[in-house]
Amino acid sequence: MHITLCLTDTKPEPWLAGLQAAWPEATLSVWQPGAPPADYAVVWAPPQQFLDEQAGLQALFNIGAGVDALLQKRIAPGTLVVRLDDAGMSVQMAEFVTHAVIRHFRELDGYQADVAQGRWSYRKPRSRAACQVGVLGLGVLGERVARALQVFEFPVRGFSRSPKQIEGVACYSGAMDGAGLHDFLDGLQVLICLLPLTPETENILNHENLSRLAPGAHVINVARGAHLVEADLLALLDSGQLSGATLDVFRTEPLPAGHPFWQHPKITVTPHTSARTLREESIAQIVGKMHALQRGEPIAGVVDPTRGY
Ligand code: OXD
Repeated sequence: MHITLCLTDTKPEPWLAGLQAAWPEATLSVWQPGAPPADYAVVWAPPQQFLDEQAGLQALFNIGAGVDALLQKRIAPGTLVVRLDDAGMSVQMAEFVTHAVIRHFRELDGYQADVAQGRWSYRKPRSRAACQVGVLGLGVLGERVARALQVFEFPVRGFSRSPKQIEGVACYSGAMDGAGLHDFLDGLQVLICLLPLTPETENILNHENLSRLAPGAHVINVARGAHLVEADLLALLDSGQLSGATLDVFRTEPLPAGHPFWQHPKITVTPHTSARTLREESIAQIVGKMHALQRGEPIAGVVDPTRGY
């Protein structure tokens, strides 16, 4: 079995060593132009030349959860595209998002500002029952986030394209511009975007949709920068309609110097770090799936290119 690695901006050596240890009989190589065809590939942002030359791959394993950039490339129709499916990411996402929600709900930024002024102050406790939190996108990560929020007894809503049922979560579904989405958004105190990026979901965090949230709502985007219309968010923050935003992903990454988000007092910026790929967990998952494919068994995380996730 020949596995090739093509990892842009990621050091291949630890992946090579880990994959070799997990599957000692496999032949591993770091892809170079003109390399012989492999059976499987482990990739991150591969160039088109790689995909054209390795058109006979049985499967392409993306070392991330999102495949939007990969699907913009030409991929041979016979090659399965497989994304990471949790592999230690969902617990990280749950802790990142619940931290952001609690920081908003408990007004921790306000307390921090008071303390910085030497002020011992109290704020009136907010009503938890009124703090409706909505998770936009109920894939593996979204569902885990919804469950984590329930631990703190927030009323949780979820939205997905196809209907889902999650105990204790008010689930809405439908088209990205339909009544289900509007009902989901109406009056939310916190909106969390965890959608895959597709032509349908691009710019979904726009003026019209964000205006449906409760006055003073907080927006958390941990999906992709292109979900958000940046100027619309800035206008709604500046008018006071929204109280804040936690943004981990951006249209251009790294966020360019001088971008208004850097210094905005109502925006918390983090450098696309909400759920990092964990190498050991990912290797174990990928090799497990390769073995399953060898045995002719179905695997989780296979991307449907027509849906885009
Ligand atoms: C991913 C990411 O797609 O880190 O996994 O954004």
